[in-house]
Amino acid sequence: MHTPADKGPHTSPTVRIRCFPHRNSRSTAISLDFYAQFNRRVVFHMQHIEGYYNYWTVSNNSWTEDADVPIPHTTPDMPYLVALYQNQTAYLPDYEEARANGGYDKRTGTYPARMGEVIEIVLQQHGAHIDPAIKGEFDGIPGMLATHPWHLHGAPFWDAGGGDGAWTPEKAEAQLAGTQPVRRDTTTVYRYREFTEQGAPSGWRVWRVRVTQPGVWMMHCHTLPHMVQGMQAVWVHGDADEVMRLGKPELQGYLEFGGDAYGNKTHAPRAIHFSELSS
Ligand SMILES: [Cu+2]
Repeated sequence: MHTPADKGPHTSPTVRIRCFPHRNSRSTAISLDFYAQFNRRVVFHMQHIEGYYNYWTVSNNSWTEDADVPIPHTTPDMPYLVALYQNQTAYLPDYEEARANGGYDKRTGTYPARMGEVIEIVLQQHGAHIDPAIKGEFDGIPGMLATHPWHLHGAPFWDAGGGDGAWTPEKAEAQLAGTQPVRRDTTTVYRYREFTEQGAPSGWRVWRVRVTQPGVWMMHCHTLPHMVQGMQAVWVHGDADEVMRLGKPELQGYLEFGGDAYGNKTHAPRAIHFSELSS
């Protein structure tokens, strides 16, 4: 396993690595100038919480399918983008309010962003919180840590490295200086050790992303058990016109979710062919 700390020996001084932008991106080849510029920073704190329920929080919120769980959570009644289309702007997050609240829109449980923004995303792990009442009953040990391959939808990011302990902007900048960042869609927050103090910051990663694709995009740990235990966040890139720019014919099958998408014992899923749709 390569940790960020061992990148040096793998880089030959005679090899110049150039990073090219995605074809659809308006950005030019990356430069440290670009890298030094970002419009704002959003910090995500992740923690494993184990009690009667076993789940992960991302900045004190957990995405779950069960609306009744007695934990801080977001449980949309329908897929967020569908709700947005069906209720038009009622489900849009408030960008300004979110900016004043660390990037988070409380009403929708999402992180809004505007087209063209460059956002620095910081992922910080903390030692697990284990309810003393269940200690020993299950496997939970206070302060335990895990490794998380975090994945972003909607826009690849430039990975700005990661490290042990608590993230600070100074540590991250010092580590970044003189490097050639790589564009990725997933990088890992390492755990560095099995345990730390309960709640102690331990392991971080930094990304920078330019917002170019309007839509509702998940960011989540790609260890799927962690993801279904709530280790997810949702970004909304763009305003109402940008997010809802596609017309009905292209979206019909998606908007009619839950009907015949799956079928069951008595009937097969009903496919709606694009050619059958009237525009
Ligand atoms: Cu994970």
